Amino acid sequence: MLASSDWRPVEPDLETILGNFSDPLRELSQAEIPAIIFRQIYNPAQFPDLINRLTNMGLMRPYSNNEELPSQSNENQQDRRTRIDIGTSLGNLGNNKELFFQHAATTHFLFKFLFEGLSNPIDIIYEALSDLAVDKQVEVAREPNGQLYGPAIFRIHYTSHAYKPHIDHVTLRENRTNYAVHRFKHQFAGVLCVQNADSTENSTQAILHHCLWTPKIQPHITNDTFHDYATKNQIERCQIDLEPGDLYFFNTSCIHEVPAVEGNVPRIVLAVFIGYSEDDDKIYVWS
Ligand SMILES: O=C(O)CCC(=O)C(=O)O
Ligand SMILES: [Fe+2]
Repeated sequence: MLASSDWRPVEPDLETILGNFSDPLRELSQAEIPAIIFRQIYNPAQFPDLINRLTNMGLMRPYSNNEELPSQSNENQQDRRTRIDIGTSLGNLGNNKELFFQHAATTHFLFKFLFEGLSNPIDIIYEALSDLAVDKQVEVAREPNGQLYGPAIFRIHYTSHAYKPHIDHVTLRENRTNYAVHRFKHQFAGVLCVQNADSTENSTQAILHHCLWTPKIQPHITNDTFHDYATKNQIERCQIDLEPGDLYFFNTSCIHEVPAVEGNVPRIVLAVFIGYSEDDDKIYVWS
């Protein structure tokens, strides 16, 4: 294993990444590196149009970056969600398999026309992943009967939204053995930054801990004591500072967190989950 002070992401482009690691996803699966970062892989000048489109279609709540005005006139009907998903989340909808796949079909329909006139950010994520995948085929996850999972998900995080230290794993965390994606030993996430929470000061950014989940770690997650545990055990941490248009991949079995969003400008990402096994020639992607 590398000395912990060497636990740094590999970046900024494919050439450098492959120049450093012949099989970067394998390195990620072993948590030898915290993340793989592609800088400015998507032209961020397109995001304001995309965000306007999402807002005008009623898919996300409008916001203002200079006033406190509520966005809806009727107080009682105010939408107070601190996270809005545009897409189909297995974590949130997976308890009802039939509804989950119906919802995913609608997401595929939406994403067919949503990006018209812009470059398709989902394609960009899949292409980057394919470039990293040595001898493996990258596909939208599907059940043996052909039902497709959602291909990617926008997550709009409004003020106060935080992800406490956690992992994401369909088997280790969610125990969803009734879904085909559970066959993959390792799970990664890919996250494209669409908008930072605050463009003027230090904005909310994800933090990865050099600590793969084990049953021994779980009580620290459940009891909210992971930070104490990390300090006592001198666990290295790595903040992934992103600008709109940057994409990072990380191993979601490493404990990770995103501190609370502050201010009126929501943090917006386009995210995927990824299933990877060394001995499987497919890489499945879902949301
Ligand atoms: O938004 C992020 O950067 C990471 C969110 C997260 O915890 C995840 O995708 O598993
Ligand atoms: Fe996560």
